[in-house]
Amino acid sequence: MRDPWWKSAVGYQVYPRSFCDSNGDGLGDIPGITARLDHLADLGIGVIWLSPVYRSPMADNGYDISDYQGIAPEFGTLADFDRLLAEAKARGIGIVMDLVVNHSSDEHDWFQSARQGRDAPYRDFYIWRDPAPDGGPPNDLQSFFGGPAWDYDAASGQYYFHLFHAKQPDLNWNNPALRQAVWQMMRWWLDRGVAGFRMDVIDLIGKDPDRGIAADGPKLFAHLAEMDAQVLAGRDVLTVGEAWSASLDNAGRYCGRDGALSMVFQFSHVTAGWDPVFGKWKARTRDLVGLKRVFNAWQIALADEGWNALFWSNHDLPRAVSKYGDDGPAWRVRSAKALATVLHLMKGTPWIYQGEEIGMTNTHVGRIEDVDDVEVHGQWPDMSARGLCEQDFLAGVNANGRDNARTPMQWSAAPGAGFTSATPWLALNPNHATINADADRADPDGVFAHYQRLVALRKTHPIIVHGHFVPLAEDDPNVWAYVRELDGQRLTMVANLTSDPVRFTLPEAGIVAGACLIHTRAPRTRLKGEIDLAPWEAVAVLGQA
Ligand code: TEU
Ligand code: CA
Repeated sequence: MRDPWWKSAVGYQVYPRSFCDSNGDGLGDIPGITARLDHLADLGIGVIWLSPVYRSPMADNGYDISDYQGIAPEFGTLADFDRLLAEAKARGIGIVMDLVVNHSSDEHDWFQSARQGRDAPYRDFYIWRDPAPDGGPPNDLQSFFGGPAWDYDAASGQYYFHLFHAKQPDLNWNNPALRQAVWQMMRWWLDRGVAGFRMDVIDLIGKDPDRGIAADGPKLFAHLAEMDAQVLAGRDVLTVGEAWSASLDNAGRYCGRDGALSMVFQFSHVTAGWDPVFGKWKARTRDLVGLKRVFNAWQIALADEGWNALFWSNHDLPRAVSKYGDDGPAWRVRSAKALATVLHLMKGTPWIYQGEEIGMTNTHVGRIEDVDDVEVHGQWPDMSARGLCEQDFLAGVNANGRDNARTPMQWSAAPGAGFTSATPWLALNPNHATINADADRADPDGVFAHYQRLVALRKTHPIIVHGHFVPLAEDDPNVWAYVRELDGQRLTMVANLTSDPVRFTLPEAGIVAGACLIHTRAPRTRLKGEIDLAPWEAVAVLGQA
């Protein structure tokens, strides 16, 4: 059987609002993406995950959809979308749509109808419950964006359920008519030529709010099986579920032999670094051993069944080089390259978040008022009530907040960073004067050139796609190392993930001599015994096993 195309492809996430503004209104848009496709073609990626471009009041920057088959006017038209699709296809790039069907916008026609009263035709597309005996919310389920997950609708005297913002009412997946509407909409996009879907918070669709269950609800895998039968079966598409609750125990049910999906974005490596009480809102230092343990465990668990989606960052997470590397001037470039090397030579499909390929960094805010993200404003009252002081909360926001990834793409040193000719919707990172695509791409040792090499290597070396993964020296606090093996060949990857030189003793299982595939400092053709690694030196050697 032929391998699915997405096993050797590399994905790239575009956050449309912040990618490229073609018409000078300060907001990125679809023609802007089309105009920049050659940047992505040069990188060599095979598929774009397009964050939502649908019509939306933008309470959560498009993750609150008011028309699943219409394009937000600020992003362009359906004709602009079709042109993007065609231009991408001409460059061998597929487009994966963001499927946001745990909830819609409260401004969707369905909800507008539903809130007309208890007998409204679309009432049952959403989740309505009578108040508790005291008149309060039906139970104490909380929204991920802070506060109760229930909002009172005075007109009908009932509460509606929303796991995110009050403007994002949850859809009622127990209603077969809702499911049919979703399947029909998915087919409509697939027939239009899209390459698949990234499925927003898909682990929440099986929820049972009456029993206090949000993630991993009793109906989750039944709904996915129905989606497979009704929409996906027989189509050569890439599907990736966003599942914060996915675990080593249930990942196979998403993407194993009988799973509906190609792969899952799971977040164990992200949450492993969070504070037990304050989550991501209390900054913590990187725990390299903990991080390696998580990746190694996932590599091993999905070795034969299932498929990993590999990523450092996305539009909800901090910038990779700031979170896991060293974003100071001395090591930013080399540490960004080392992180890329570690991730891209693992087994799975790597996903690059826009700007990562040029080593973009976190931004900084001095006051909560200066943050755009709804999550921060919703969580601050909750965190403050739990006892986190403003200064510590701000440190958490600066370390892990979502605006970090959402500052506009830095194309050039120009005043609008080549992103816009107007005032951008979210302040540019001031470092765009030095960190930008023009400057980085002009450097043969830049971050972009390194990503280009990694993407190209995956296409030419089956060992990177299929090789058996063996972790090395998991307990070493400084070095990340592993081996890939296939058909008598061995690929050993060794990376010093610190800003200091380290001496590393390579376990025997990693010994290799042959060709240097890639490096961040100087080529090596053999790895054996004691190895002196420079700061952020990463190297991969391919030889006989
Ligand atoms: O994110 C899922 C989600 O739960 C996030 O809110 C995440 O938990 C948080 O950022 C980390 O603290 C998806 C989308 O990626 C996100 O942009 C949306 O806001 C959210 O769903 C609702 O659609
Ligand atoms: Ca625009």
